[in-house]
Amino acid sequence: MANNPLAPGAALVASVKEDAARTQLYDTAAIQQMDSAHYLHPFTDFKALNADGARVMVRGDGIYLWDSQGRKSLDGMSGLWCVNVGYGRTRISEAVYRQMETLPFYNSFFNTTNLPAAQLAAKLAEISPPQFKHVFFAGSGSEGNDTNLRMVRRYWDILGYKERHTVISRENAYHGSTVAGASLGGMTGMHAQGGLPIPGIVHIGQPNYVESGRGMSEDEFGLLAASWLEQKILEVGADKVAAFIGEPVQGAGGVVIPPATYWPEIQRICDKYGILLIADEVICGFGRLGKWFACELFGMRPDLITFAKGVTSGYVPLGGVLVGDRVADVLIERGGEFAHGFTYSGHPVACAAALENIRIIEEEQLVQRVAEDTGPYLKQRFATLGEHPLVGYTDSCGFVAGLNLVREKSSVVHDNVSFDAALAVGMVCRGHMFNNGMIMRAVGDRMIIAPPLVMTRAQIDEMVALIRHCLDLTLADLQRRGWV
Ligand code: PXG
Repeated sequence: MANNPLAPGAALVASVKEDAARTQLYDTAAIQQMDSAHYLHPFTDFKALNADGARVMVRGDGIYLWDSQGRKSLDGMSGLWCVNVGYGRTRISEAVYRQMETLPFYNSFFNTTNLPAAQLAAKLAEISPPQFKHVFFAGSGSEGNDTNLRMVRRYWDILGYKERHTVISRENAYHGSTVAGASLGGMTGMHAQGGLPIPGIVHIGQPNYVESGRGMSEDEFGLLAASWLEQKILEVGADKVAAFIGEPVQGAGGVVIPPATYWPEIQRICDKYGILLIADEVICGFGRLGKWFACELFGMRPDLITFAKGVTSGYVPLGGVLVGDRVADVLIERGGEFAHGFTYSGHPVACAAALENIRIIEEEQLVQRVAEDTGPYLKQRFATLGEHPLVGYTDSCGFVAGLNLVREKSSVVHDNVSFDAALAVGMVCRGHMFNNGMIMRAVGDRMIIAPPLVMTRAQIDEMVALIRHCLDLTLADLQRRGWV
């Protein structure tokens, strides 16, 4: 294709939306070839991807995406849990453009600052719980959690407790991909690559009622799962534990929504032993669960909050840590220089994007909408998928939801009969979703969504109908294979 603007070596002129819409301009095979020759994708079996070729996404608008062959998809995952205000928000692109024209970069290291960073710090203090008046900026959620690890250890050092360095986390947690992030995370597949976790990080079980709560009410199980923290504290020695870290609702681990009793009991245990609490709100923050920060929903009073993703709706990278008064006062008043920071801490363009993104969330009352209108509607509509013969369990919280694919259903969730994990039924289902215009993630045999917060009631209906259709296709496929 002679005028293919994205062919290797050709000028990149397809950046305007009109060109992107003219998909005949894209030579998909050439792009895939270029991609597999040079681009090592994250969390990807490189060889397998090279054999198949990556799908080339070229355009987004609202809750929809288009690929280079003109196929439209409903993005049930908000990109990767982040495009909270939806695609194509010209206001953010313009804010970014204006900032790039004015001051594309300057560092915050040597007694300098920039206007968007200072404004965003103040804005974050305004929208977060009252104990948060300070922020440390980073470039991603992983860097935010690296910052947390160094900051909590520094906090205890300054106070003279040099032994208090252990951080307790949870199995199957996701806290990022850097060495500290992957160590704090509880993914065994990640630990197996590169000798992780690093010393001083230990894990307890996750509050997964469906997996571990047989014979108990949800509330009883929540207390039991929280008691694992106290057990671990006593095992490590209370005088050696710096902090506990957890996602209010575990995201990448499969949308694990904890019983209502869990976080208040975790908070009580942290208070009892004086341990810092870190809420990793990289997914849960910025309205996803119907509050600016999900700790407000669950009775948590964290000392630190990790954020990223929704702070800019993913338009440009930004992450960091909200630092509560308990830690900030010690660092500021007694700490001297904190020897930590990134070139892009407080990047003016990223902060400008965040400010405009937050303005949109406020003006369109997206947090309130998720709490009072579209969140409850999603819960009600998504629950109807529980009637499908393949679906053993559904649940949701704000704008995250999940359903479990099972071989045989029972009225008691713990008596559902699972598929053999080796069949990878979740991936079969994900394939049908992907090929039929529905982007939904599979975590084992649990299918999960985290749609853009701008999704309307009509679009929720459209999404649920599309998911049901793809579940039908999955069932027919499994029947053909003789797996059901
Ligand atoms: N904490 C949480 C709770 C996350 O979900 C990170 C930290 C790391 O953020 P960065 O910006 O460094 O990626 C995340 C990221 C998935 C998936 O498969 C989820 C994430 C990243 C990649 C894949 O669901 N979450």
